[in-house]
Amino acid sequence: MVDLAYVIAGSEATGGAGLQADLRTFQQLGAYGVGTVTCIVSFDPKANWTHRFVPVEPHVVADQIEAATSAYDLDVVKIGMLGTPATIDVVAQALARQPWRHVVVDPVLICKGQEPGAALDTDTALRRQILPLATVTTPNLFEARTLAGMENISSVDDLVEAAQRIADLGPRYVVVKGGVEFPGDDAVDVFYNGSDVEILRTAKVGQARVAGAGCTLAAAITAALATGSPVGDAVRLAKEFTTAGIVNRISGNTPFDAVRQSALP
Ligand code: PXL
Repeated sequence: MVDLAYVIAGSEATGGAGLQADLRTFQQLGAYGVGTVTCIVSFDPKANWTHRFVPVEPHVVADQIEAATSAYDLDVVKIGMLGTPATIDVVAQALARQPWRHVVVDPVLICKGQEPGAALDTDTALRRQILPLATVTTPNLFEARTLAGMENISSVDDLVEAAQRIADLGPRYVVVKGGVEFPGDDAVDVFYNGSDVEILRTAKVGQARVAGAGCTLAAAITAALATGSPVGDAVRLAKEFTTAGIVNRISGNTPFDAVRQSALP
């Protein structure tokens, strides 16, 4: 039997984040990956690696989803960067067309290449149209502050409160990622299942952000769900897989390293 995992996300041209990281993660975790591209991000090496962002036309996103969902009976999907309200409309409509066992939403809110006005519309559309469809969502600290409407998240109690507030927006399970910016020596994630909270801790691996960590965590959850794991096991495995990928990171000419998705021992 082949376990399929589907991802609707942006392409990131250096391969560190986005669809490229998602598909490598699926492959490492034993799921056959099917991908739909929503937008193309090309960092600009002439301008300090800032983001250049080009959306794929919404009707082309719709065509890709039609092709993927017609070719296979997909039931687990990861939603990554969508990019524009028009793309969000198309993706929300497409998701509503069939039942899903799991919809894992990585609520990628802003991309530096987008103008702030448009980004605000995109955030609102994501919150209203996509988040209610999620079974699992994986905000980082910035996204958690925005979605939970909390200015300050600096303690484990704050992470828990943010997770609970975000669950009120629709998702059944919420993983809030503390990441390197969260105070202390540990990378702390909070997993809330609607009633209980589990704190996941590993020692931070360095103090610098590593590209693709968020994408990899959500993709690993998706792959584990696709291969039959219960949600709690999927989240724990994803944390372990992402930490290993950060340890094994790849360095290039960019000012940041990228996660290297590696087989777990
Ligand atoms: O890591 C967030 C992210 C997701 N998806 C795409 C990206 C990025 C960050 O650069 O480019 C396509």
